Amino acid sequence: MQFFGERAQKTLILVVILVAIALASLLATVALAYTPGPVVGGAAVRGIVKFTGPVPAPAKLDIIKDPEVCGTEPKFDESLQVGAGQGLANVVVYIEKIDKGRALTTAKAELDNRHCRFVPHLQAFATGTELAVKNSDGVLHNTHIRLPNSDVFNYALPEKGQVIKKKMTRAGLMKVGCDAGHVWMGAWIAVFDHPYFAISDKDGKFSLADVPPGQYNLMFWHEKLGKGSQQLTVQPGAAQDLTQVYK
Ligand SMILES: [Cu+2]
Repeated sequence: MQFFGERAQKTLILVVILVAIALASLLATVALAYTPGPVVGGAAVRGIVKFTGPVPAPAKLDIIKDPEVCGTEPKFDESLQVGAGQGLANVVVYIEKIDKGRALTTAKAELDNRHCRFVPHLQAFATGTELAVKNSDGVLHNTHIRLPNSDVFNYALPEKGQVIKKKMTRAGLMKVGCDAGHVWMGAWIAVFDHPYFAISDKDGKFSLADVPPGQYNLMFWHEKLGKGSQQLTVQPGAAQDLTQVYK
C-alpha cells in the first residue's frame, strides 16, 4: 500500500534530514553554553603582563572636526600604555572555552563620549550587562559598536547628556568608533559569556577569582600587540602567579 507518491516521499525524506540537521546544531550550541554552579577547589589566577619593547611617546591625534569642542585640549593615542616595571595596561585576559564555573556577575556599564574621546578606552563585562552609551559633549556623536561581521549598536547622540541603554546579549570583541566624522575616536569592548576575564591595570596586573581546577588556555589580547596565550593548569585551591611578556 502506498500512502504517498514518489515525489512526496522524497520531499518528506528531505524535510526529515533538514529537521535532524537543525536539531543536531541546536544540541551542539547547548553543549557549548556556559553552565554556572558551585566551584569546588577554586583558585585565584593572578599575574602581570609586561611589554619589554621600546615605548614611543604617544602620537598626538589630529582633531579634524568640531575643533571648538573637540580640540580644546590636546589628545593622544591611547593604544599602548606601559606603567611601572614594564607593566602593560589594557590587556584583556581570559580563559578560552571554559564551560562551567562560578556564576556570571552582570553590572551596569557605561561608555561615555567625553571631550570627543570614549571613556573608558577599553572595558570588559559579562553578557546580560546593560551598557549605557552617553554623550557628555555639546556636539553630535554617533556611537557605532561592532563585532567583526555585524553591528551591535549604531545610534546618533545629538544632545548633551543624552543616554541610550542597550542590554548586551552577545559575546565577542567589539570595536567602537564614532560615525559623526570624529575619526580619531576609538575604543574596545570585550563581552564574555562566562566570568573568567580581566583587564590588566596600569601596571599590567590582573586577577581571576575562583577558577575551577582543570587545564585551560589562558588568552591575552592587546589592541596593538595582538594575541598571546599560555597553558594553565589549576590545582585545587592553589593560587597561581603568572607572567606574560609581549616583546
Ligand atoms: Cu564623535
